[in-house]
Amino acid sequence: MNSETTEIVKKLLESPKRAVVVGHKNPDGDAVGSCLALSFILNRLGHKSDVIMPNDFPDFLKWLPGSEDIVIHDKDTDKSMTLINEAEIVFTLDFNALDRTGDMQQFLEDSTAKFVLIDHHQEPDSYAVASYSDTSMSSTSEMIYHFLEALDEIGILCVEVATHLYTGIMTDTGSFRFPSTTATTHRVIAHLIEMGANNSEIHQNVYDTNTPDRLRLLGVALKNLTILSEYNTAYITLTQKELDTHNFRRGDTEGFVNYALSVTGIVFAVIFIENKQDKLVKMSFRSKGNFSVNEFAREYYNGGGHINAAGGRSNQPLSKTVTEFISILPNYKKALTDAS
Ligand SMILES: [Mn+2]
Repeated sequence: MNSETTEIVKKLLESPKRAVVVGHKNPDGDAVGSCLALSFILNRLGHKSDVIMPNDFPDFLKWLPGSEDIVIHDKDTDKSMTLINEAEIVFTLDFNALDRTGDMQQFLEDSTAKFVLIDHHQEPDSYAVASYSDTSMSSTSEMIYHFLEALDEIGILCVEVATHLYTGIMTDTGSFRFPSTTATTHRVIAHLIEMGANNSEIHQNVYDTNTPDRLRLLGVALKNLTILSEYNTAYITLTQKELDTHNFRRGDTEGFVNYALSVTGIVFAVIFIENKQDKLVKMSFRSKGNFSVNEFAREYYNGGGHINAAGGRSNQPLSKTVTEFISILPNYKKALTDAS
């Protein structure tokens, strides 16, 4: 965090403030981990802080200390509105534009609070009085650690916050294997373990939570895996019917796309998930090396993310979406074969 941003934040936090810490819609481990950590820290520093998420977060995060106090905007809109209205500072974590908060967007735009953005996604909007944006960072949770260092408050780390941050970093780095994982990330992790984060227990709590239905759905996804070796590309499809048959719950398909990326020689992987209710197809993109799925998703699928991980959507039916996707690939043949 640069000194200018540090000074603005220090000044904002000089006297006790009412704050809310907000994550993005469909919150993941990094969003929940970083928001809980920052909120715990603010409360420990004498402020009054609450975490608000636009919608519910996955069950595999519900053991996190303080997660039971998170306000879910679409379930408890009155409480969320009151907190936003009373807030003097709004911290927005792990996203780069207010439309990532879904139905909360309007309330946030109407708020008179000072906004602070902490995020590692590309091209952040400029709604904040202080923006700590760094796309080289593994996770927003790692940024919260560096945020504490910048504020000279690293001594405030406790076992709860260490647990939040460890969980956020672990989930956003694919358990420390994505290229964004640096030596510094590992130094941060080492310190978090020293502060009491139980790495083995956290891993179990997050990853050993499969239901038989989810594993069988994974079986279907793997059966549907298609390899386009000419383009070093692999994709998976899941229809609404396949989801329904396996009692799909949000989060069940998390990580499925990585199996497609794990095929030898594959540098570009996609999962297409049909959503009949919203009349769209949701896509997750993953890549290896310098093939930017962020650019690809922005260009064609009204989405974005990071260079090696992004999301997008299509309003076409599933089969048409896949056909169109395949028709785009020849434009990228060189990039896809150079990237391997
Ligand atoms: Mn993140």
